[in-house]
Amino acid sequence: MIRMFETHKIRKQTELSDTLWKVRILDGSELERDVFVPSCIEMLPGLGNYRGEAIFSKRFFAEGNIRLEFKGVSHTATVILDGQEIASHYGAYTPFEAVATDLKPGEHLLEVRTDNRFSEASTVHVPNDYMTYGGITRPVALEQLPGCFIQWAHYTPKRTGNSWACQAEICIRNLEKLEKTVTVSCVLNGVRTELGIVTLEPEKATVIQGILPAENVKEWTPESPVLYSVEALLIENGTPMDDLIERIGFREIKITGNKILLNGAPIRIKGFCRHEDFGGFGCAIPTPAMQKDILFIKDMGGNAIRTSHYPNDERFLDLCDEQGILVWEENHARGIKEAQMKNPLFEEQCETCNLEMVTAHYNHPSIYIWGVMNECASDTEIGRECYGKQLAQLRSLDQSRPVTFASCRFTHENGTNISITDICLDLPDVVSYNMYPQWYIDVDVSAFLREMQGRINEGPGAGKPFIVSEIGAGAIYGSHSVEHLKWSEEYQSEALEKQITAVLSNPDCMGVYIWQFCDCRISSEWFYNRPNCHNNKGIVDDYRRPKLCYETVKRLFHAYK
Ligand code: ADA
Repeated sequence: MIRMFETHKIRKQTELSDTLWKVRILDGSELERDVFVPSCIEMLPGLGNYRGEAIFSKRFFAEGNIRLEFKGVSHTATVILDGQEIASHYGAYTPFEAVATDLKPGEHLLEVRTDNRFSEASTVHVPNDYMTYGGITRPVALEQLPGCFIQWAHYTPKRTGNSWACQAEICIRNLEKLEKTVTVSCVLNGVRTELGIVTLEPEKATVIQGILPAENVKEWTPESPVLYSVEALLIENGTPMDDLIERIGFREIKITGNKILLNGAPIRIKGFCRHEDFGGFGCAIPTPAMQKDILFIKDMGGNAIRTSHYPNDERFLDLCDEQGILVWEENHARGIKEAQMKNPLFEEQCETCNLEMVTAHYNHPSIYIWGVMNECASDTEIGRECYGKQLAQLRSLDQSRPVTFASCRFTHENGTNISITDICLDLPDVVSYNMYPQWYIDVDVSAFLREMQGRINEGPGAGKPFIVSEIGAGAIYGSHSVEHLKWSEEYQSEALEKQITAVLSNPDCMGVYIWQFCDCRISSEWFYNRPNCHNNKGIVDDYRRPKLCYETVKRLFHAYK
């Protein structure tokens, strides 16, 4: 399954994943194995800690122009078709395409070389408190293309009083060496709108805009997540040549004072930070398991997910759209230090990730905010330059959503005498802080939170919406302690009781993302002394076995509005 809905009726699309491929692990063994794609190399017997290259291969029949879309390859991909390299991509968490033209009819050989090694060429896939797996970890689509096709389509719902319209932006790419004239139309809610005639320059992309009427549409809200399909049509000489179907929701996000409003109503975040990691599957989570996570989140009374710390699989975002889960989606960077941010590749790799994230995920109504660079060096001038550029980049790509970043920049003396050392709080629309009173700092949560807010309100973050973007405690699944010592499930449950109560009873706190929904593997090169080489702050473990704190979170999330 590529998405939770059909994205084409006219364009011929087949899935190359959801089946077996051959894989050769380039570890000198030259062993070839049959492997299911998507999957992580680490799931292969004896390769649980593999860090290296591999070649995945698949034969398929096609002719003419084709487009291969890879939803995620970890972490660097080289795409080779019939022995010729046709694309490469860095970054496991955003989709990319490989287009080939004028293929001869018949069988073709696709090879994808994957590489999950750490090196100077990789500035955000680095040893870290989560796992960089290897492999083709998300779906792969094969598409037959005409001479020009719809590359992407973005739709922005616009509310005026009680009526809605939809601003459309459609990007058409001309694969041919000659100029072409085509017409573009959109069908929304049974109404067809002609966007107009477009002249396409040879081998270039052209964007056409227009306004689509949206009479009597129902709004998208977490409680009633109504979705609408919009079909963009590309017509040449009167014949529909290509199409792209997207799903949208009529909801508008605005900030008023220190509140975020969704269709005019303030939202209160009761959420979880969620790594894409599921025991036995790694980051290549099967769709039913994604839905299991959403059922747990809703069962606990949660209404939000933070995609910590990278853009998520589109199937998961589709499920959030359908079930009204609010999403903070962020680019890929966690805890990158100032020295690492100086690598000239860092900004390029972050900004490419931002562009790919917003281009691919623009239409998801569940995404209400974009984030960048979790806990990077926002207390330094270099950091400020990066945050400034990336938040400006996000705003230029999308004027319909606020932007933020999760900071951890403050100093304290045993949890008091707090001073804010972040020098970027004037940049985001929403101020978000990660904090661990009762875990890393043994201090009363309410007093700590009030002092944090007090110090933030003395600076440029004053008056902005404020979210606790991480708070939590660790527990080893199955570990119990009569004395309720740290790492026991009892301690974790008590810590979360204090943390969630303090945050959700604080009227100036717009919400909370618990760190974290599920336990996740960490790279052994990073913090090897974390028990079982995992980050164990999950409410459930990596096999989704609930810990004692599950019922505590459930009671509190349901109790607080
Ligand atoms: C940080 C970081 C998370 C995780 C957490 C922890 O806030 O953003 O990725 O590492 O700490 O568990 O300590």
